[in-house]
Amino acid sequence: MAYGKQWQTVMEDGTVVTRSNTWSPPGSHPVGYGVKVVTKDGELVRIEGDDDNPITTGRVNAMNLALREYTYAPSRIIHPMKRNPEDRGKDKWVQTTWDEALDTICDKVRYFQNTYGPESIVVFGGTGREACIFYYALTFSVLQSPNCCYTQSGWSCYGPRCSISDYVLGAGYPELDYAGHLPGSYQDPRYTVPKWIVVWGKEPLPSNGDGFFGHCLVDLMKLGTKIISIDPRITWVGAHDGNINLQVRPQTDTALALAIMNLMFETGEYDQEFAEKWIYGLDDMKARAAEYPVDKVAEITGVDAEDIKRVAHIIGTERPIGWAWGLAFDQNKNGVQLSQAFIVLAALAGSIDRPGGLTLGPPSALLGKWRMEQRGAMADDVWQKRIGAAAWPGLSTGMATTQPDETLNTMETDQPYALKMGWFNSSNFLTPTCSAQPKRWHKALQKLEFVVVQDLTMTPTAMAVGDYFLPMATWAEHNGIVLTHYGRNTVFMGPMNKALQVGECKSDVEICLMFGQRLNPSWWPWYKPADGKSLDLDALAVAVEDFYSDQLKELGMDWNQFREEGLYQPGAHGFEYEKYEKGLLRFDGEPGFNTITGQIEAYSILYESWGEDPLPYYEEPNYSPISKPDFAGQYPLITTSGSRRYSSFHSEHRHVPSLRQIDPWPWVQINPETAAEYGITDGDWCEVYNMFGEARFKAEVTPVMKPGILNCAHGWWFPEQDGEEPNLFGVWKSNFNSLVPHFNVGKLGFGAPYKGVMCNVRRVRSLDQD
Ligand SMILES: Nc1nc2c(c(=O)[nH]1)N[C@H]1C(S)=C(S)[C@@H](COP(=O)(O)OP(=O)(O)OC[C@H]3O[C@@H](n4cnc5c(=O)[nH]c(N)nc54)[C@H](O)[C@@H]3O)O[C@H]1N2
Ligand SMILES: Nc1nc2c(c(=O)[nH]1)N[C@H]1C(S)=C(S)[C@@H](COP(=O)(O)OP(=O)(O)OC[C@H]3O[C@@H](n4cnc5c(=O)[nH]c(N)nc54)[C@H](O)[C@@H]3O)O[C@H]1N2
Ligand SMILES: [Mo]
Repeated sequence: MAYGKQWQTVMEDGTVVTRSNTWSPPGSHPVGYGVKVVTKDGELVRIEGDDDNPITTGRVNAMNLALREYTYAPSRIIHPMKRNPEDRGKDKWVQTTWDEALDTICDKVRYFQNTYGPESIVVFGGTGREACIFYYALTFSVLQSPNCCYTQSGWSCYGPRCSISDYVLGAGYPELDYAGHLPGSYQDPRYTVPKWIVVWGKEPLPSNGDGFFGHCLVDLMKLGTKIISIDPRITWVGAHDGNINLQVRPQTDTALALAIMNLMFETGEYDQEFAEKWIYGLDDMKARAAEYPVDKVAEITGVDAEDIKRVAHIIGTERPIGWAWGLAFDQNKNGVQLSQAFIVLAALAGSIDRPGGLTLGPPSALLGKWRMEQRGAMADDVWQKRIGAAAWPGLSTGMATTQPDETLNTMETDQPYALKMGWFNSSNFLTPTCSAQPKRWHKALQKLEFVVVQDLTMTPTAMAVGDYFLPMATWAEHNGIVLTHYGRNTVFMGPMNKALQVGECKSDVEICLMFGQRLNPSWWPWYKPADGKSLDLDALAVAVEDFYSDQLKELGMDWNQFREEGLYQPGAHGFEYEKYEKGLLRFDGEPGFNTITGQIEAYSILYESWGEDPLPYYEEPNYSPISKPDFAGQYPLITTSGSRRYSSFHSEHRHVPSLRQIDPWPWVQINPETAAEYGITDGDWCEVYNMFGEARFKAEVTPVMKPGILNCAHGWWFPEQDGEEPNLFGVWKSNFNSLVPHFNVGKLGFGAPYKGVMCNVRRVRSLDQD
């Protein structure tokens, strides 16, 4: 069977095979594994990797392989539910109908809009899932509120990297060139295999972060690529022969970047032609980098000076150099400077939009562009009321959301106005996912008068504050489009084809289509229920296809043509490298980058206009034994957190038996020497604590950690435990984010220290006993 063309086949044994591309739910970023969904009599039998997909070639992650368990999990909610507000925290949910839920919720929305203004409604959204496209639309053009909130302190995921790319590079997210956009893959004549890839603060094999197919690192290593891993831990890729590990002290990466840059300037080992032509502020940058001599930086970062020199020499002289930059850039108060320095380093290495280096995309396309256009549904005076927008222009220019920390302050103080209604879409932030200081959020959320939750299973967040629960469909249960980087850099795009229906679950786009048709029909024209019907499933199915056909118009195809095509790769449709030379990046069609100066801004005009230093600099983290010497005795260790595992996506999958078996308990990784010093042996329960809070984990004693540095799991709760208040499925027991301060962010409003706070650790008897 050729790839695409036939997207659904009935087999001789009566099973139906539907080709598809994965997104979420279950949780994952838009990595788009090509898969075959095998169903029989409308029931999911299994997921298989699709060998014909040229990028993923049959590979698929554990969470999708467990989709059958996830789909039919006893705790999955498959009908709309409601609960009296006075019963929040109690398991007193009752089933309701979509008709009733639509009627009541729309009445409530109109009430809050008319009584307090649409800005009194706030939508809370989580990460990277398909829902990310639709919760912006839900907020702006369905509910018509300016307040869309991603609650992670300092917006510390992806948003900073994207905004900095817009501000200093003038292009969408620069992604490692792994030939995903080229139909010929690694063999495509346009492609060059990178000599080295710098994998920096990212662990793409388990994470596949932001739509990057992490397994390509294995492919490339087989083709001869070597890896420079910049990570406090030795990761799987770092551990391979010939690869280099810079085991940096958490949160000191910006000093390291500046030292590498300084060495390159000193030796002249960099792409001078590119730098002279395309870097704005090159001389200022050289002067700033000179403030970071290698010996001083070796001391700050804990990385050997000779290793830093070796890496600077490789980056300066080997070609091509590929780059993968990850979450550690965002979860850092100094991360804005790190991202800026990273972009300059990649430019000095001649990697920008060149084969085997980094690819660039236009600022936004397709669904990504559409979701931003939804802002137009609000009058200007409403948009101006977006929480934190005026105080944090450095954040609110790049991001269409509220400033997260400011949102908690608003909920606590009712200033500048009170928030009355909440809508959780793909967010379970009381678990140690998005929020820092989750108990403060928990308390503040209780003030909301009406709360809707859109999710798949009963979560601690839904149990604590939900009044209505709308049940969601998995990717195998609805039609859709997966596109990497939400259109900011579309390496490829694939159709998700509906293969089955479970209960009355609906997808995020269907929720928008249904509520949009009622609340703002001029913006939501697609769904046309037959006269007298409020829920018309046939009309809804047509609406989804029409919506996607409209989206695909700019590519010259409709939904049916796209699903037959099976995969869209820009390389088959006129993709070009070095777009800055060809006038393909700027809105005015001139050569150059889409920044104010038309160049890559090592000296950022925008940073300067927002009161930030225009050049990158290093700043010691606020909560380290060095910056807080008075607390160094009490909290002598540093903990990072959140490195991903194959078997869960944040707080998701803790209830899926086969995945829980792989990773049964929250863990803290400790170096053997440090463990011995604290009387801890492998498998012991420990409490990690600091001046902000405490959380419990099982010790994993391992030499991948350096002495004095810990690494804790995030996203833990215990679905098997009592879900009612105050236990809430044990959500406070292993909640790493209790240790993370509120509002410890950079000057632009970005970056918080989820990946580096000072702490101490002690052995305890169990999760519950001292
Ligand atoms: N299976 C699975 N996949 C996921 C997720 C999940 O929960 N589970 N979450 C998704 C989400 S939302 C995201 S944002 C991505 C994130 O995925 P990635 O960008 O890969 O980030 P992490 O896995 O959090 O951390 C990457 C590495 O950073 C290292 N690190 C920690 N502190 C520092 C530091 O200060 N400096 C440096 N240089 N490195 C540091 C860690 O040791 C880790 O190896 O993953 C996505 N994919
Ligand atoms: N300490 C520490 N904390 C961290 C991190 C860290 O590294 N360290 N990482 C942070 C990062 S990068 C992020 S992005 C956040 C993630 O934070 P969140 O995105 O809030 O992650 P979850 O808690 O998994 O919540 C997502 C919820 O959405 C539901 N869901 C899944 N798919 C869909 C869908 O398609 N539609 C809808 N409507 N619902 C869906 C899931 O069942 C789940 O309940 O966590 C952050 N928290
Ligand atoms: Mo994230």
